[in-house]
Amino acid sequence: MKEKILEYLLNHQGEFTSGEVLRREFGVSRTAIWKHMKTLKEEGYQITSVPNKGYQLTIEEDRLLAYELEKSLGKKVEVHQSIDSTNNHLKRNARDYPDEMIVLSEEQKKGRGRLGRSWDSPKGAGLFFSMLLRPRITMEESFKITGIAAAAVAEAIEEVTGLPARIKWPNDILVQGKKVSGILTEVSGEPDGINYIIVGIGINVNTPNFTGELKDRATSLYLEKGEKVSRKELFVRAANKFFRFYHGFTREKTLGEVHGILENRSAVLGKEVIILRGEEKKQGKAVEITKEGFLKVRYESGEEEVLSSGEVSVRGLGGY
Ligand code: BTX
Repeated sequence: MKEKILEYLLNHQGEFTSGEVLRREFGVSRTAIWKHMKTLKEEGYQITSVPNKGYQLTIEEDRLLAYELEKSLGKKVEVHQSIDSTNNHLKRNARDYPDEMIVLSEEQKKGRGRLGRSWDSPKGAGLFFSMLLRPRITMEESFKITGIAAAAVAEAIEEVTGLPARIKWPNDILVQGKKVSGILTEVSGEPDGINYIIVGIGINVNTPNFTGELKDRATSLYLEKGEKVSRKELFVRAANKFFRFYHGFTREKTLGEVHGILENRSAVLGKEVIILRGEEKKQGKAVEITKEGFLKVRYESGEEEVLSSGEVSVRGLGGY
């Protein structure tokens, strides 16, 4: 019912619709209408109610609307105004939510990065979303999902903004050497089979500035391009691409075209990098992205290692 009322208001933007008209249209009580309006307002829809006139919906430019995104993607989408973390939310509700459900939030109070780090998620300017997946793959294979997401986000950024997006293995997207997006993949399951995967993606879209430690290391698409970027367009493109690559992967069990994207867009290939593993710090050269999407490094000793673990951080000598 709520969706039907929303659709009605969307089709009557710019005019007031009285509670009585809605009551007759949908055959529910005025109180029920009022309750649905209250819920829609809580979900972030800007609805003006004026006594004796009724309700009017105003859509702000670039507002993320579940209704619209669901239509574009053909998937269940939930949009929150504020949340601790979209990954946490999906984790809490994983049992009840459908496969491939997507949760977005306008802001995150406890946005998370990898290895206990945090992700700055200020209100309204970015894209913060998580996708719930239940593929029939092993834990080992699940590491590839981060690469699939990175490829999708990097391509979507470049297609929508024209900015060159590079992938810093395994989970960051850089523009002009600064971090514009990060991916946090979390897996629940056993080594030979998984319950679910949650892929969380944060993109600094229209973030006006960064302070503190992020000042020199982070950027937004707005700052790089010099004009606002449509979050809606970017989200739909990135999600559509992700699911195309992901379905290809679950079908074929190989990365397919994603491998080429990871290679061509790599920010680390051929460069000296520092490998951080807990307290351990090693320097080497990134020499290959393997067909599995893992990073092969060569140390000064000539010894080579293929890195696949989520417990490793790679830092470029250039400071990114
Ligand atoms: P990461 O561990 O690679 O990066 C975290 C590090 O990046 C931080 O320690 C900080 O230095 C820097 N950083 C923090 N916030 C930002 C930012 N907004 N832009 C650039 N650099 C930043 C990357 O982890 C994975 C991030 C995933 C975020 C998504 S948002 C939706 C979902 N929900 C959630 O809680 N996390 C994911």
